[in-house]
Amino acid sequence: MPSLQDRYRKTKERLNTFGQSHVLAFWDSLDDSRRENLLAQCETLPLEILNQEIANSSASHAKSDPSTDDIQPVSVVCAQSLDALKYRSIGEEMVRSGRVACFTVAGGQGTRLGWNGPKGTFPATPLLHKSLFQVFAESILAARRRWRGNIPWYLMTSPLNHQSTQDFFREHDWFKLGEKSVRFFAQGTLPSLSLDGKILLAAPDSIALNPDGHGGAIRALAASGSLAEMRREGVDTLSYFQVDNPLVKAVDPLFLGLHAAHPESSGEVSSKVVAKRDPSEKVGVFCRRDNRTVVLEYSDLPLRLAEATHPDGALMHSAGSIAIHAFSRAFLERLADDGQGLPLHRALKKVASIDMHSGVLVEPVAPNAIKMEAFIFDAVPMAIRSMVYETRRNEEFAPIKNADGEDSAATSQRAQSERAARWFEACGIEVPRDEEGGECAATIELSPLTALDASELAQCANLPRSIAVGAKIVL
Ligand code: UD2
Repeated sequence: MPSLQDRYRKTKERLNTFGQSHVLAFWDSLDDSRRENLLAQCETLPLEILNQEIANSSASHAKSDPSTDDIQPVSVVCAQSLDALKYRSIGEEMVRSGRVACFTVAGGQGTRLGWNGPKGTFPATPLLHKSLFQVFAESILAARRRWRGNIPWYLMTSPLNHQSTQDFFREHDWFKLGEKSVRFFAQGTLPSLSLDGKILLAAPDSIALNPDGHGGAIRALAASGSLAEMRREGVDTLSYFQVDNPLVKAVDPLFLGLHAAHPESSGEVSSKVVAKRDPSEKVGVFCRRDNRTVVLEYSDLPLRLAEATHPDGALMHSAGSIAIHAFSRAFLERLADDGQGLPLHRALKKVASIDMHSGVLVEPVAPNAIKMEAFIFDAVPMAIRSMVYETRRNEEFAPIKNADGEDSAATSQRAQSERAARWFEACGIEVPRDEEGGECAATIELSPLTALDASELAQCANLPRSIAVGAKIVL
């Protein structure tokens, strides 16, 4: 076991090589346990990667924006043109035979929502205020009952919310899924950098770290042993979704069947999209570039392209990502083995850090730092081929991202109630509406355990014959 002093010397040398030796500036003032803390952080710093990023960032500063002339619209597979029965039964068989696991990325900081706690603990449903985690858990439990598969659930947390996420599940008895089948692992972190590329310190003995983005999932799935566990258990397909969308079908046999067997799919990664609401909607967009399918994040899509239309006025780049994918385990293993990691994206953020002279923590008033994150959708162009499937927004996408306005709890709860209302109508039950085809004039909360779709709802006993104006229905 090398001594603290030996480790210090080695670390200092390495930091020196990369121009980051200031990280040890407070060494002399630290006691041994704080020194240990700082060394442990330094020893896992991916300095080679950071160095490369810093070099790239100054190079791209010097150049103008990369050309977007070669970006073409993507072709999407639509439900109308499919033998849905065939693909659904393929997907159902995959679930039944234990080949499918769910995977939720829940490591984000949820700053926009202003919720103090892991975002999945946010009360999401319109009447019972069930948490996002509970909604997903019920959806998985319902899928297990309906298709009789095991369906383990993997959740990626970050070091910042790992413990509190696990505590929440324990307090709720893992929502009846069984402790062993709900599996948590933490993603990695990356240091925040000053605008001139120096690692920021959050305290004299600790680096300012941020989660490494949902793209960190590939490395974390491998490092945590989750991919190996899936292999042992015969899981070969992951149903991926984010923590913010209570309308998600956690397990969708039709989509899984398409992913496995549709001619446009290589079976490596497939994605769901909806038609963008308007050019400025904050969703990534699927496009074609260099003969590959890629996702351009909304912040990277030039306005000219976001607003481009076909002669009939429809948006040219309308394939909005709802961050729902199917991944083959083998594809993720291949990317993890390759060891390259996904490209890093930079964002300018406010990060509290200590003043290097006084050691005092400073809360910045303006963005002072670069945070780097990898995005999981950058794996899409690495597939041999990737299928993009267009689904209906009002059936599958009503995320909770903001405290108010668009994509807030209020808009999502309305969408949850509206979907339930449409399912009731499909069962021949009269639902009060503001006007012909207008908004539902009642609030309905339907658990996935009651029905996963309108056809399942139709088989329920004791459905009401009609719903009164202003009624609050929980089923
Ligand atoms: C995401 C997509 C956007 C669109 C939209 C659909 C990104 C960068 N953009 O926008 O293109 O598809 O969703 O709803 O994803 N997370 C982690 N670890 C991290 C960071 C995030 O697990 O280090 C999780 C987070 O908990 C959440 C998801 O990733 O479940 C999305 O994160 P976001 O809020 O940064 O992305 P958003 O909503 O701006």
